Amino acid sequence: MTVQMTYEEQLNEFYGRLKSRNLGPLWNSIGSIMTTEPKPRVIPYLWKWDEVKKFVMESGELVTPDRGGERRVLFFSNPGSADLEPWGWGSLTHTLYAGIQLLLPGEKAPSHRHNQSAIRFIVQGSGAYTIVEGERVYMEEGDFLITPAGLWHDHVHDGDQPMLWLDCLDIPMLYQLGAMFFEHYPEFNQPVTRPDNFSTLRYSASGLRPVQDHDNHYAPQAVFKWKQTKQALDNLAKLEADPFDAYAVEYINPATGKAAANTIGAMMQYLPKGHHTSAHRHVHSAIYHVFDGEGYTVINGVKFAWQKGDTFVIPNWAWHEHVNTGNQDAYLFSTNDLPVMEALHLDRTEAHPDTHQAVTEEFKL
Ligand code: GTQ
Repeated sequence: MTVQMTYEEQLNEFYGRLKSRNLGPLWNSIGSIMTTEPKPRVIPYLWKWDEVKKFVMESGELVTPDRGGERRVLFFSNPGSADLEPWGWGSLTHTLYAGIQLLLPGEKAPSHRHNQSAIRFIVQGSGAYTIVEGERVYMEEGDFLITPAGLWHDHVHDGDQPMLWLDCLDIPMLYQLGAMFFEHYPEFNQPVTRPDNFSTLRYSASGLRPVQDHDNHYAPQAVFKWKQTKQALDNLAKLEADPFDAYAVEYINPATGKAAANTIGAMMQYLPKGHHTSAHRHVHSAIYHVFDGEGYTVINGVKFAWQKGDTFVIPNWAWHEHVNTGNQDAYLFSTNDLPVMEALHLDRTEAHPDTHQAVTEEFKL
């Protein structure tokens, strides 16, 4: 006697066989794999500088950045993607990795190259330099540096105070693309083959490019000094503020006008005392590092209070607005995947219909 299966039993039996042969029925998945709008796994989050710095300094007693350690960095792992080993553990947004690197006086980190692009924002210290493709680039607080994909780079510290900086690389994106390469230089450090301040001497005035630089595939300027960034913002602040970004400048490749780090966008934003920006959202994700000041950012209705040194993340398509609540100017450094979104024609921006969000919750660690 044959037993009649119900329709549901038939389907389940069919799904079971499909699964065992590594096939999937789209009609059950289309809503979750093709969402009506961005639904990132990564979540808004914030790390306090006091705590991060303590951990980073502790790592300074435990490991050294010689060949085995490579780089002494503690990376920010977004709680929304941390279970996706190995790349999710090292992702802060779907495309970007970020961490705090520590180089102690007298230390050296070995030379290597990879096809991930890197940017650095110097949080504390001076006297250390990175060598990028033969050029020694000194780092000081507030400076922005790039390490373009594929170039040899190593770090050396001749100063006498700990150096701390924020790294941001497109590691998760290259992992997802299955496209990464990594290589060690045959010697510990690469030789310095260019005069100090080579790229700064070549690009010392905006709007003027040395005549040879017509087809750069990476930015010819290695460092953007804080003093110049500050000057640009001071001048901009004599004009009207942008409703969403207040006063903000992007770090660009001076030879092309595009993002300095090709795949990674970066900007410095100035919020005058008491300033409150209007809320908006965009497809690209962003990582913020508070260079100075005190205030809060509302992300999807949740208030994230911040102080100097804190790092927070704005996932894709999240409403956000910034407020300076301190007694001084606030400077927010941020890095993002806008260049990739733009290259793929994927970015969109939307202003919040009510200008400001209703605050429903306060972020607590
Ligand atoms: O300084 O070269 O945070 O290669 C991650 C990978 C820093 C670096 C990171 C790296 C570096």
